[in-house]
Amino acid sequence: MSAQPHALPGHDLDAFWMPFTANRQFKAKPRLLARAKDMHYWTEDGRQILDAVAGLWCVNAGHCRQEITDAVAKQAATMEFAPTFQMGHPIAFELASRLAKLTPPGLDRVFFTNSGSESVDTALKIAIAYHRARGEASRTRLIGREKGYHGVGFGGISVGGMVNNRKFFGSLLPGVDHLPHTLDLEHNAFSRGLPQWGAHLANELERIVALHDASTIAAVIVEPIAGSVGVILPPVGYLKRLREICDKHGILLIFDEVITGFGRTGKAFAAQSFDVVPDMITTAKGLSNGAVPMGAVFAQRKIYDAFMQGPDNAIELFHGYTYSAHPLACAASLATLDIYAREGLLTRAAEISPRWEQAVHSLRGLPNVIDIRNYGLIGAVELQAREGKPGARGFEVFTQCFEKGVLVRQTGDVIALSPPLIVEDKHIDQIVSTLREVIGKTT
Ligand code: PXG
Repeated sequence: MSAQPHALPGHDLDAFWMPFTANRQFKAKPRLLARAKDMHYWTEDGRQILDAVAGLWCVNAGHCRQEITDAVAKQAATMEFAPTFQMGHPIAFELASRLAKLTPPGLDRVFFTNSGSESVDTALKIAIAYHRARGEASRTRLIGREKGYHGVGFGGISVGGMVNNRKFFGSLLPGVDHLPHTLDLEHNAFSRGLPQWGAHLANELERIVALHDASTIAAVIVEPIAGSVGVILPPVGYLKRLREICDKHGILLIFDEVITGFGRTGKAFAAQSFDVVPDMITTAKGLSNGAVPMGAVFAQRKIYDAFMQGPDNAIELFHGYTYSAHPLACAASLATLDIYAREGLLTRAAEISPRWEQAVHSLRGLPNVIDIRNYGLIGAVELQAREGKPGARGFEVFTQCFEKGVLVRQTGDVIALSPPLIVEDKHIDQIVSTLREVIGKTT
């Protein structure tokens, strides 16, 4: 028997324990999506919804692209699964080689996973094992950042900096420290593109090194642009400074590009947009256009090479997933890369971003709007929290936008925007005019 009345007859919503969702609230008033094409979803009752968040930052080429659908269907009928432990299948190698051509110089070794969380935990483990392979086994500490999001594995929540993702889950990894976050409305509110103030916050890494000693630190992991927490941009010069300090102390720098990878910032990777080369890049989402779960870690060749020692018959890295380089995911990703290349999508955000910036900043001056942030095809509108009710105003704006046919993403009182990279002017206009109407009416 169902515990809750359901708004849509014929659906029993009880069994699915929904992720990162207010289950009881949702099940009392569900929002169910039924199909999708290009820039749009359609609800069960046939309403068209403009997707202003690429699903969940993943459908970069737009929904239900025929080419991807066909590639996955063909692969499913040819060989639906093949192991990659002591075995291989050709499109896994083909995909890795093609990806290695998109990454910044040197990052041409690819480890496949099935999600961003797995990519993060993989990269952290590789970092620690890399130092050990080089005879520096004391380097085990991991440095993350406040307000960072690195998925939900124990490694990811340990280096992550979102309190609700951490506090319920007991002991996290030991030997983790955090840099301060870079969000500062007092100095940077309504910056267009990267904020000018705050590069010096990277110097906090020197303080952490002085406290623990470099010989204990394996890696620093940051999102070049933090997404989940409500979009936090790196101040001009900040990431370069982090790179310099890591180099000085022999610390690996990991960029978590699960949302910034695959064109979101106007180049294939944010590392290229910001001209900073990390030692590893973690990815997922846009890698396969969200069509089949897939993640990947890109590592500098020197990292891979450090493992390639000992007898030839020895397994070099005791890590991997049953579904690493799953054939359906490889097929989806190869077709996705074809679309990205043919339609110029990996650089399209750079072309549209002036128009996008102007559009999202036109919301300045509306009631309760305390900041607007943008870079590439990312936008965020931060609303003043209601007294004693954090997140309530943001949730209302999110649900009202959905009622009016636009899907945005809400984190607390921040509305985040990350449309598919095929977005056109008319869609940008609809996103912004809907937000203007809704925010204008929200008390
Ligand atoms: N790292 C980063 C930087 C992410 O943004 C993950 C890791 C984890 O990926 P998986 O595939 O394990 O979920 C993410 C995921 C949001 C939102 O609202 C963002 C993510 C997931 C869900 C919601 O911004 N990012």
